[in-house]
Amino acid sequence: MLRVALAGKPNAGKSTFYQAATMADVDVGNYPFTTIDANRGVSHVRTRCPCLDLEARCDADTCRDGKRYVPVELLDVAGLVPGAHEGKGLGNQFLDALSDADVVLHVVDAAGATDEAGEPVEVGAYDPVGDVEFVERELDLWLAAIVADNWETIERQSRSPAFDFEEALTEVLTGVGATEYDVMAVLRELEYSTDPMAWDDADREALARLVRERTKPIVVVANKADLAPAENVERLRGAADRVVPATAEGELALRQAAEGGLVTYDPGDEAFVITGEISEAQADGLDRVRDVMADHDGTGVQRALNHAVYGLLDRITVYPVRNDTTWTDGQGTVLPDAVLLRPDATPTDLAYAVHSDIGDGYLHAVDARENRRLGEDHELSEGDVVKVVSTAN
Ligand SMILES: Nc1nc2c(ncn2[C@@H]2O[C@H](COP(=O)(O)OP(=O)(O)O)[C@@H](O)[C@H]2O)c(=O)[nH]1
Ligand SMILES: [Mg+2]
Repeated sequence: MLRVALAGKPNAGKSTFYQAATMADVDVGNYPFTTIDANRGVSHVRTRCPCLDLEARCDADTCRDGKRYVPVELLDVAGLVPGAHEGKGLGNQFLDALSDADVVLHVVDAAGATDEAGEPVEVGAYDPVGDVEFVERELDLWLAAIVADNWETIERQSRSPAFDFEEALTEVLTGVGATEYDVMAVLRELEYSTDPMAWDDADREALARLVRERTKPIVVVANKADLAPAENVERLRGAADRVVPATAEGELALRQAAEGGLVTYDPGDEAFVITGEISEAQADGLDRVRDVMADHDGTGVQRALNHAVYGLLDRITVYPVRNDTTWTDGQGTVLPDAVLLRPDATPTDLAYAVHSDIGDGYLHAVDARENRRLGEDHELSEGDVVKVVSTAN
């Protein structure tokens, strides 16, 4: 499963975001380091279900009336403070938890109600723009330290006649989620020596930065949008490429209200409808959420997840089926599965994503929309419904 990590200072709203996005119980508190251990849960990205092209909506429990929810792993990690790469706060734990993340949601308190160290202050008392840079920097320095720690080993290996610099570097960087392909792509952007002795700290830091940009891309979640002065959101937009205003607390309130039958709301909807008996206090609370949603076309929580997965990581959703006429699995369930794939994925990649045995036994694939066989090099697209024929099924 694709891994999305929530990063940021204590009190920015990571656990609230996590709880809303997974509807799981985790500690939410107005003090630093509530989340001691990495919390992993399942959240979803939302997309258009292909059942909208059928006569009836599908019965998958991840589909609500054509709104399809595709699972991703969500990770809530301990708060990050400046100096984390040197172990400040719970820095090292936090950073190591990011090793296997595919993309990072940097939750920022856009209201400026949390100081540099993660302590609550008055709204607007702290400038959140500084957070954008410090988190990038902590990630860069953390990666640079990993590279530096392993450099002696690489130098030692370089004395062997069989030494391959790129291979040695890949071995070090797979630990933080870089593939051989990533390493080659990063090295293409650098002028470098294949003699590790010729590298200095600055070279390693430049490498670490490129590796971080490639393997830990960041979406800034401008959280507490309900309190944030509009100019803070604008200035955050000036400081980071990808900024999504959000209210994690609003999303949590809506999901809880929906579960309690008080409102009709599906995650990612731009609005909600009150359907139950609510108290005056509840009505006030929901009114506030409604205002934020009107400004930002929703609470921003689903948008942030979608932006990370479909925007930054450029993933596509493909639906494997057993029967290419009815779009069902062996039990007759319509569109039972949705798989997130890289944008250049082929039918064989889909087969392997379903199961390695299906991949190993791959024979051919059929586009169930067009009823035609797909070539082995065919690049799949968002919303494709595909039957994979394999010796294993
Ligand atoms: N006003 C407002 N408060 C929020 C929002 N999201 C979280 N909070 C509050 O911010 C505080 C810290 O939240 P928490 O999720 O524990 O932060 P974490 O330390 O980053 O995990 C809590 O009091 C939350 O209720 C939001 O969207 N708006
Ligand atoms: Mg927390």
